[in-house]
Amino acid sequence: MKKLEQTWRWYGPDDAVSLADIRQSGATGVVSALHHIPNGEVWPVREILERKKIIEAAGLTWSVVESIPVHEDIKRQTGHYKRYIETYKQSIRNLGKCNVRILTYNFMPVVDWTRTDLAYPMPDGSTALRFEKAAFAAFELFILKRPGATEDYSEAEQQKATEKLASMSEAEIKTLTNNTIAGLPGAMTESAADLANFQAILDTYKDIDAKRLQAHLLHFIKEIGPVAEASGVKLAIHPDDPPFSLLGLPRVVSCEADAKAILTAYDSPYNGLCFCTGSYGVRQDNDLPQMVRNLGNRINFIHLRATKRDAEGNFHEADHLDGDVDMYAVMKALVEIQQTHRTAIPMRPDHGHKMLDDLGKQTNPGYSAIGRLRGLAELRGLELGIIRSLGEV
Ligand code: DNO
Repeated sequence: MKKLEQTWRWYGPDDAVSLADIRQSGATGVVSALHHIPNGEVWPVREILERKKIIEAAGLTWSVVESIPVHEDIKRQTGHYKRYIETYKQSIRNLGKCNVRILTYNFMPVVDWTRTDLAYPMPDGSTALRFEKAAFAAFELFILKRPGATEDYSEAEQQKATEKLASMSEAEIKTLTNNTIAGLPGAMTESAADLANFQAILDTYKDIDAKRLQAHLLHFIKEIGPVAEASGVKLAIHPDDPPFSLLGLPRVVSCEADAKAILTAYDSPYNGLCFCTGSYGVRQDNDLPQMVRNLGNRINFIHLRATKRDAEGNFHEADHLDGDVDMYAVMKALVEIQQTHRTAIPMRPDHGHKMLDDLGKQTNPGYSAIGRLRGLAELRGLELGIIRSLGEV
């Protein structure tokens, strides 16, 4: 029986977690990107091959690209968006030429993934990533002072944000600001140098609502889908993280209906999803095992991670098997779709707690080695247990 292909995200030669470390995790595939190539430029064959060679020299395979950034002009359909779509197509063709077969991307305006706390203490002594609504509200309302932000929060929420701000040190305010405007590692959008610049970028979306953003996304997919198919590269769109609107910006990859609209826009196995349980799972109305069953054969890449919500709209990243996501049921659905899938779908343990020796190290938030190692080990065991319980070997 086919098993998920175990992969591991690697930020490139500067990553504190080396390819030799990854090899010891048991993963066979690497998820990587050419982060040094500016947004909007073509990924040259030479550079792709160079990265591939480094990965293969370590006995691993470059299974997935995560990500090639989608230029803001494409999301807004402004400026040079036609040219940027062409460069995107060329990068896809180049990946195909180099035999790199899966490409992850996202369509979140301005900011990629967002958290307010990168070292939230867990009771066991490890630290986790967290999104605290009051902290984000404090950022929008009082630090950024986004026009219109007050309309997005109830009076009680605004009160909590005031209290939150009062409890924060200067250093905490600075960290919160940087996390949001400069982007977390792997974030793909242009980072703003300061608050005024950030607000100016937000303003460029003032006439773009969800309907319009979705139209821009579907247009983009119709353009790149056939190129991906002809190049033998499978697209995998990553959901919004978190899957709701932030900063007054629209978000259109947050639920099953969004995913279906994307898949229908270009109906081909080459136009598929990155099924990120940590992102989709933040919304209670996303029934993840059911989504896997419904979207199954169009899932080209999987991120496995669990979040834990509270009543106030906060969430933190729990242990991989221990959040609101029913990981057993998700894995079972994945095992079932793998029975019909032609190839092993790549999966990576997404994020992980900072724990043990990593607590004293400088690592990319969410991407320290040991927490992900724990996640991968648990997930691999879960998969094996399910396969064996089905009477398979
Ligand atoms: C965060 C990541 C995201 C993801 C992009 C995909 O940990 O999952 O940055 O790579 O959104 O395009």
